[in-house]
Amino acid sequence: MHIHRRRGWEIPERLATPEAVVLGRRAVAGGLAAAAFARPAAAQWSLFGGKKTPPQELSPLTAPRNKTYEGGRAITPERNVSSYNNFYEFGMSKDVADAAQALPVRPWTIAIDGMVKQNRTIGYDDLLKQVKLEERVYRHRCVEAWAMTVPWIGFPLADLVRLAEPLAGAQYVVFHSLADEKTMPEVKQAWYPWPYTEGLTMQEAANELAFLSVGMYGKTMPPQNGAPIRLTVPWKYGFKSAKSIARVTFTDKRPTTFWEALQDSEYGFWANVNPAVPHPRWSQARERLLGSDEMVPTQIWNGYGPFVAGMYADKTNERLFA
Ligand SMILES: Nc1nc2c(c(=O)[nH]1)N[C@H]1C(S)=C(S)[C@@H](COP(=O)(O)O)O[C@H]1N2
Ligand SMILES: [Mo]
Repeated sequence: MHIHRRRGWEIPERLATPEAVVLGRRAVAGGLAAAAFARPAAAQWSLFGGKKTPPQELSPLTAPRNKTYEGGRAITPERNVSSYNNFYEFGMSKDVADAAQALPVRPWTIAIDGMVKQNRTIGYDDLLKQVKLEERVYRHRCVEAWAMTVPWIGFPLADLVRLAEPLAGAQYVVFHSLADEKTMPEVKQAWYPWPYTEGLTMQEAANELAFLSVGMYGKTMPPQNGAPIRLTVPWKYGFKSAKSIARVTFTDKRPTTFWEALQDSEYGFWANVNPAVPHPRWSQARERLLGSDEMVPTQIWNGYGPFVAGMYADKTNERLFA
Protein backbone atom coordinates (compact mmCIF):
# COMPACT_ATOMS: atom_id res chain seq x y z
CA MET A 1 0.00 0.00 0.00
CA HIS A 2 1.13 3.53 -0.73
CA ILE A 3 2.17 5.21 2.49
CA HIS A 4 2.11 8.95 2.34
CA ARG A 5 4.80 10.78 4.27
CA ARG A 6 4.22 14.48 4.46
CA ARG A 7 7.13 16.72 3.60
CA GLY A 8 7.67 20.21 4.90
CA TRP A 9 6.37 21.97 1.82
CA GLU A 10 3.27 19.89 1.37
CA ILE A 11 -0.18 21.08 2.15
CA PRO A 12 -1.50 19.01 5.03
CA GLU A 13 -3.67 16.32 3.46
CA ARG A 14 -6.45 17.46 5.79
CA LEU A 15 -6.50 20.83 4.04
CA ALA A 16 -5.62 19.77 0.53
CA THR A 17 -8.29 17.15 0.13
CA PRO A 18 -11.63 18.82 -0.25
CA GLU A 19 -13.54 15.78 0.92
CA ALA A 20 -12.07 15.73 4.40
CA VAL A 21 -13.90 18.91 5.19
CA VAL A 22 -16.82 18.89 2.80
CA LEU A 23 -17.76 15.25 2.96
CA GLY A 24 -17.02 14.86 6.64
CA ARG A 25 -19.69 17.43 7.33
CA ARG A 26 -22.19 15.82 4.97
CA ALA A 27 -21.53 12.39 6.40
CA VAL A 28 -22.33 13.64 9.88
CA ALA A 29 -25.52 15.20 8.56
CA GLY A 30 -26.27 11.88 6.90
CA GLY A 31 -25.99 10.09 10.22
CA LEU A 32 -22.56 8.50 9.82
CA ALA A 33 -19.78 9.16 12.29
CA ALA A 34 -17.03 11.22 10.71
CA ALA A 35 -14.52 8.78 12.19
CA ALA A 36 -15.53 6.28 9.50
CA PHE A 37 -13.57 8.42 7.06
CA ALA A 38 -10.35 7.78 8.94
CA ARG A 39 -10.43 4.18 7.76
CA PRO A 40 -7.58 3.28 5.43
CA ALA A 41 -8.70 3.01 1.81
CA ALA A 42 -7.49 -0.56 1.52
CA ALA A 43 -9.92 -1.67 4.17
CA GLN A 44 -12.75 0.07 2.33
CA TRP A 45 -12.26 -1.73 -0.92
CA SER A 46 -11.18 -5.14 0.16
CA LEU A 47 -14.33 -5.48 2.25
CA PHE A 48 -16.63 -4.35 -0.52
CA GLY A 49 -18.56 -7.36 -1.73
CA GLY A 50 -16.06 -9.43 0.25
CA LYS A 51 -13.85 -10.03 -2.79
CA LYS A 52 -10.83 -8.58 -4.48
CA THR A 53 -10.96 -7.83 -8.20
CA PRO A 54 -8.03 -8.96 -10.36
CA PRO A 55 -6.28 -6.21 -12.36
CA GLN A 56 -7.80 -5.45 -15.77
CA GLU A 57 -5.53 -5.99 -18.74
CA LEU A 58 -4.78 -2.95 -20.88
CA SER A 59 -4.33 -3.24 -24.66
CA PRO A 60 -1.65 -1.48 -26.69
CA LEU A 61 -3.05 1.69 -28.25
CA THR A 62 -0.91 4.05 -30.27
CA ALA A 63 -1.68 7.12 -32.35
CA PRO A 64 0.45 9.80 -34.01
CA ARG A 65 1.58 12.53 -31.62
CA ASN A 66 0.14 15.97 -32.30
CA LYS A 67 3.14 18.25 -31.79
CA THR A 68 1.00 21.36 -31.37
CA TYR A 69 0.54 20.41 -27.74
CA GLU A 70 3.84 19.98 -25.91
CA GLY A 71 3.93 19.27 -22.21
CA GLY A 72 6.71 21.82 -21.72
CA ARG A 73 8.09 19.73 -18.84
CA ALA A 74 9.08 16.12 -18.26
CA ILE A 75 6.38 13.50 -18.73
CA THR A 76 5.32 12.13 -15.34
CA PRO A 77 6.30 8.48 -14.76
CA GLU A 78 3.38 6.26 -15.72
CA ARG A 79 3.41 4.44 -12.39
CA ASN A 80 2.66 7.69 -10.55
CA VAL A 81 -0.18 8.63 -12.87
CA SER A 82 -1.79 5.22 -12.50
CA SER A 83 -1.36 4.89 -8.73
CA TYR A 84 -2.23 8.35 -7.33
CA ASN A 85 -5.80 9.07 -8.36
CA ASN A 86 -8.95 10.97 -7.58
CA PHE A 87 -11.94 8.77 -8.31
CA TYR A 88 -14.44 9.30 -5.51
CA GLU A 89 -16.82 6.62 -6.75
CA PHE A 90 -14.22 4.14 -5.50
CA GLY A 91 -13.13 5.91 -2.33
CA MET A 92 -11.83 9.17 -1.00
CA SER A 93 -8.13 8.34 -0.81
CA LYS A 94 -5.64 8.55 -3.69
CA ASP A 95 -5.19 4.82 -3.34
CA VAL A 96 -8.19 3.64 -5.36
CA ALA A 97 -6.45 1.85 -8.24
CA ASP A 98 -7.15 -1.62 -6.83
CA ALA A 99 -10.80 -0.87 -6.13
CA ALA A 100 -11.25 0.64 -9.60
CA GLN A 101 -10.37 -2.67 -11.25
CA ALA A 102 -14.04 -3.56 -10.68
CA LEU A 103 -15.15 -0.83 -13.13
CA PRO A 104 -17.28 -2.54 -15.82
CA VAL A 105 -15.62 -1.10 -18.93
CA ARG A 106 -17.06 -3.56 -21.46
CA PRO A 107 -19.50 -3.31 -23.07
CA TRP A 108 -19.64 0.49 -22.74
CA THR A 109 -22.22 2.83 -24.22
CA ILE A 110 -22.62 6.58 -24.13
CA ALA A 111 -26.14 8.00 -24.09
CA ILE A 112 -26.53 11.27 -25.99
CA ASP A 113 -29.61 13.28 -25.13
CA GLY A 114 -31.21 16.65 -24.40
CA MET A 115 -31.12 19.33 -27.08
CA VAL A 116 -29.99 17.11 -29.94
CA LYS A 117 -31.55 16.24 -33.26
CA GLN A 118 -32.28 12.78 -31.89
CA ASN A 119 -31.56 11.01 -28.59
CA ARG A 120 -29.30 8.04 -29.14
CA THR A 121 -26.84 5.66 -27.59
CA ILE A 122 -23.42 5.12 -29.12
CA GLY A 123 -21.39 2.03 -28.37
CA TYR A 124 -17.77 2.73 -27.45
CA ASP A 125 -16.35 0.63 -30.32
CA ASP A 126 -18.72 2.25 -32.78
CA LEU A 127 -17.66 5.70 -31.61
CA LEU A 128 -13.98 4.87 -32.07
CA LYS A 129 -14.64 3.92 -35.70
CA GLN A 130 -15.94 7.43 -36.33
CA VAL A 131 -13.02 9.43 -34.95
CA LYS A 132 -9.31 9.72 -35.62
CA LEU A 133 -7.09 9.09 -32.60
CA GLU A 134 -4.04 11.20 -31.81
CA GLU A 135 -1.61 11.52 -28.91
CA ARG A 136 -1.30 14.79 -27.00
CA VAL A 137 0.97 15.61 -24.09
CA TYR A 138 -0.99 17.79 -21.67
CA ARG A 139 -0.27 19.23 -18.26
CA HIS A 140 -2.90 18.45 -15.61
CA ARG A 141 -3.37 20.66 -12.54
CA CYS A 142 -5.52 19.34 -9.69
CA VAL A 143 -7.22 21.94 -7.50
CA GLU A 144 -5.36 20.28 -4.59
CA ALA A 145 -2.07 21.74 -5.94
CA TRP A 146 -0.51 18.65 -7.48
CA ALA A 147 0.23 18.36 -11.19
CA MET A 148 1.24 15.82 -13.79
CA THR A 149 2.17 15.70 -17.47
CA VAL A 150 0.58 12.88 -19.43
CA PRO A 151 0.66 11.53 -23.00
CA TRP A 152 -3.07 11.02 -23.58
CA ILE A 153 -4.54 9.24 -26.59
CA GLY A 154 -7.93 10.39 -27.78
CA PHE A 155 -9.78 12.72 -30.09
CA PRO A 156 -11.13 16.28 -29.99
CA LEU A 157 -14.35 16.72 -28.02
CA ALA A 158 -15.58 18.75 -31.01
CA ASP A 159 -15.80 15.48 -32.96
CA LEU A 160 -18.25 14.00 -30.47
CA VAL A 161 -20.27 17.23 -30.47
CA ARG A 162 -20.50 17.02 -34.26
CA LEU A 163 -21.67 13.39 -34.14
CA ALA A 164 -24.27 14.31 -31.49
CA GLU A 165 -25.90 16.93 -33.76
CA PRO A 166 -26.90 19.44 -31.05
CA LEU A 167 -29.73 21.88 -31.70
CA ALA A 168 -28.89 25.53 -32.31
CA GLY A 169 -30.26 26.50 -28.87
CA ALA A 170 -27.89 24.24 -26.91
CA GLN A 171 -25.52 26.28 -24.72
CA TYR A 172 -23.89 23.68 -22.48
CA VAL A 173 -22.67 20.14 -22.77
CA VAL A 174 -22.97 18.05 -19.61
CA PHE A 175 -20.93 14.94 -18.83
CA HIS A 176 -22.23 12.24 -16.50
CA SER A 177 -19.88 9.61 -15.20
CA LEU A 178 -21.04 6.06 -14.62
CA ALA A 179 -22.67 5.63 -11.20
CA ASP A 180 -22.84 1.89 -10.60
CA GLU A 181 -23.81 0.80 -7.08
CA LYS A 182 -22.72 -2.75 -7.76
CA THR A 183 -19.07 -1.90 -8.43
CA MET A 184 -18.54 1.56 -6.93
CA PRO A 185 -18.66 1.49 -3.11
CA GLU A 186 -19.17 5.23 -2.60
CA VAL A 187 -22.12 5.43 -4.99
CA LYS A 188 -24.18 3.83 -2.19
CA GLN A 189 -23.48 6.85 0.01
CA ALA A 190 -26.42 9.20 -0.32
CA TRP A 191 -24.60 12.35 0.80
CA TYR A 192 -22.87 12.60 -2.58
CA PRO A 193 -24.79 14.03 -5.56
CA TRP A 194 -24.20 11.10 -7.92
CA PRO A 195 -23.63 10.71 -10.77
CA TYR A 196 -20.40 12.72 -11.00
CA THR A 197 -21.42 15.57 -13.30
CA GLU A 198 -19.37 18.13 -15.15
CA GLY A 199 -20.08 20.67 -17.85
CA LEU A 200 -18.64 23.04 -20.41
CA THR A 201 -20.12 25.78 -22.54
CA MET A 202 -20.60 24.87 -26.18
CA GLN A 203 -17.80 27.30 -27.00
CA GLU A 204 -15.42 25.56 -24.57
CA ALA A 205 -16.44 22.17 -25.94
CA ALA A 206 -15.56 23.36 -29.44
CA ASN A 207 -12.15 24.65 -28.34
CA GLU A 208 -9.32 22.70 -29.96
CA LEU A 209 -7.79 21.83 -26.56
CA ALA A 210 -10.91 20.05 -25.26
CA PHE A 211 -10.14 16.36 -25.64
CA LEU A 212 -11.73 13.00 -24.93
CA SER A 213 -9.06 10.53 -23.83
CA VAL A 214 -9.37 6.79 -24.33
CA GLY A 215 -5.80 5.84 -23.48
CA MET A 216 -2.48 6.99 -22.07
CA TYR A 217 1.17 5.91 -22.27
CA GLY A 218 0.49 3.84 -25.40
CA LYS A 219 -2.24 1.71 -23.84
CA THR A 220 -5.99 1.79 -23.31
CA MET A 221 -7.12 3.83 -20.31
CA PRO A 222 -6.62 2.16 -16.92
CA PRO A 223 -9.87 1.93 -14.94
CA GLN A 224 -8.54 4.19 -12.18
CA ASN A 225 -7.81 6.96 -14.72
CA GLY A 226 -11.36 6.92 -16.09
CA ALA A 227 -11.70 4.05 -18.54
CA PRO A 228 -12.85 3.71 -21.16
CA ILE A 229 -13.34 7.40 -21.97
CA ARG A 230 -12.75 10.59 -19.97
CA LEU A 231 -12.71 14.29 -20.55
CA THR A 232 -9.35 16.11 -20.63
CA VAL A 233 -9.58 19.91 -20.34
CA PRO A 234 -6.08 20.99 -19.32
CA TRP A 235 -6.68 24.72 -18.76
CA LYS A 236 -9.13 23.93 -15.96
CA TYR A 237 -8.66 22.34 -12.55
CA GLY A 238 -8.59 18.56 -12.75
CA PHE A 239 -12.07 17.99 -11.32
CA LYS A 240 -13.55 19.33 -14.58
CA SER A 241 -12.12 16.30 -16.43
CA ALA A 242 -14.92 13.80 -15.74
CA LYS A 243 -13.99 10.13 -15.88
CA SER A 244 -15.80 7.09 -17.27
CA ILE A 245 -18.39 9.08 -19.19
CA ALA A 246 -21.70 7.27 -19.66
CA ARG A 247 -24.00 10.08 -20.74
CA VAL A 248 -23.60 13.40 -22.56
CA THR A 249 -26.48 15.89 -22.38
CA PHE A 250 -26.93 19.10 -24.35
CA THR A 251 -28.91 21.86 -22.65
CA ASP A 252 -29.58 25.59 -22.49
CA LYS A 253 -29.26 25.61 -18.67
CA ARG A 254 -25.95 25.73 -16.84
CA PRO A 255 -25.63 22.41 -14.99
CA THR A 256 -24.84 22.12 -11.30
CA THR A 257 -21.66 20.07 -11.22
CA PHE A 258 -20.75 17.43 -8.61
CA TRP A 259 -18.32 19.66 -6.74
CA GLU A 260 -20.56 22.72 -6.98
CA ALA A 261 -23.36 20.71 -5.40
CA LEU A 262 -21.03 19.68 -2.58
CA GLN A 263 -19.36 23.04 -1.94
CA ASP A 264 -20.20 25.84 -4.32
CA SER A 265 -18.06 28.37 -2.40
CA GLU A 266 -14.90 26.34 -3.16
CA TYR A 267 -15.55 24.67 -6.52
CA GLY A 268 -17.38 26.64 -9.18
CA PHE A 269 -18.53 25.96 -12.72
CA TRP A 270 -15.64 27.61 -14.55
CA ALA A 271 -12.67 26.42 -12.46
CA ASN A 272 -10.00 27.81 -14.76
CA VAL A 273 -6.47 27.55 -13.35
CA ASN A 274 -5.12 30.79 -11.87
CA PRO A 275 -2.18 31.05 -9.43
CA ALA A 276 -3.37 34.47 -8.25
CA VAL A 277 -6.76 33.26 -7.02
CA PRO A 278 -6.27 31.13 -3.90
CA HIS A 279 -8.61 28.36 -2.90
CA PRO A 280 -10.38 29.44 0.31
CA ARG A 281 -8.20 26.98 2.25
CA TRP A 282 -4.83 27.08 0.43
CA SER A 283 -2.69 28.97 -2.09
CA GLN A 284 -2.80 28.06 -5.79
CA ALA A 285 0.52 29.80 -6.53
CA ARG A 286 2.56 26.62 -6.87
CA GLU A 287 2.09 22.96 -7.63
CA ARG A 288 3.83 19.71 -6.73
CA LEU A 289 4.91 17.58 -9.67
CA LEU A 290 3.65 14.03 -9.13
CA GLY A 291 6.47 11.55 -8.66
CA SER A 292 8.91 14.14 -7.36
CA ASP A 293 9.36 16.61 -4.52
CA GLU A 294 9.56 19.49 -6.93
CA MET A 295 7.31 22.52 -6.51
CA VAL A 296 6.91 24.75 -9.56
CA PRO A 297 4.98 27.97 -10.14
CA THR A 298 1.44 27.53 -11.43
CA GLN A 299 0.58 29.37 -14.65
CA ILE A 300 -2.66 31.12 -15.44
CA TRP A 301 -4.89 28.91 -17.63
CA ASN A 302 -2.30 26.23 -16.70
CA GLY A 303 -0.17 27.82 -19.43
CA TYR A 304 -2.80 27.37 -22.16
CA GLY A 305 -3.82 31.04 -22.38
CA PRO A 306 -2.99 31.41 -26.09
CA PHE A 307 -5.58 28.70 -26.84
CA VAL A 308 -8.32 29.64 -24.39
CA ALA A 309 -8.08 33.12 -22.83
CA GLY A 310 -10.04 34.74 -25.66
CA MET A 311 -13.15 32.75 -24.75
CA TYR A 312 -13.40 34.58 -21.43
CA ALA A 313 -12.67 38.17 -22.48
CA ASP A 314 -16.34 39.16 -22.28
CA LYS A 315 -17.17 37.21 -19.11
CA THR A 316 -16.25 39.95 -16.66
CA ASN A 317 -19.11 39.18 -14.24
CA GLU A 318 -18.28 35.50 -13.81
CA ARG A 319 -16.22 33.74 -11.13
CA LEU A 320 -13.88 32.32 -13.75
CA PHE A 321 -11.08 30.92 -11.58
CA ALA A 322 -12.42 28.98 -8.66
N1 LIG B 1 -16.08 10.48 -12.25
C1 LIG B 1 -15.07 11.14 -11.68
N2 LIG B 1 -14.27 11.91 -12.46
C2 LIG B 1 -13.23 12.58 -11.89
C3 LIG B 1 -13.00 12.53 -10.50
C4 LIG B 1 -13.85 11.70 -9.73
O1 LIG B 1 -13.71 11.58 -8.49
N3 LIG B 1 -14.86 11.02 -10.35
N4 LIG B 1 -11.96 13.26 -9.95
C5 LIG B 1 -11.49 14.41 -10.70
C6 LIG B 1 -10.26 15.00 -10.17
S1 LIG B 1 -10.40 15.94 -8.76
C7 LIG B 1 -9.06 14.89 -10.80
S2 LIG B 1 -7.69 15.72 -10.27
C8 LIG B 1 -8.90 13.97 -11.94
C9 LIG B 1 -7.83 12.96 -11.58
O2 LIG B 1 -7.53 12.15 -12.69
P1 LIG B 1 -6.43 11.01 -12.55
O3 LIG B 1 -6.81 10.16 -11.38
O4 LIG B 1 -6.48 10.29 -13.84
O5 LIG B 1 -5.14 11.71 -12.30
O6 LIG B 1 -10.09 13.29 -12.28
C10 LIG B 1 -11.28 14.06 -12.18
N5 LIG B 1 -12.40 13.31 -12.70
MO1 LIG C 1 -8.50 17.21 -8.70
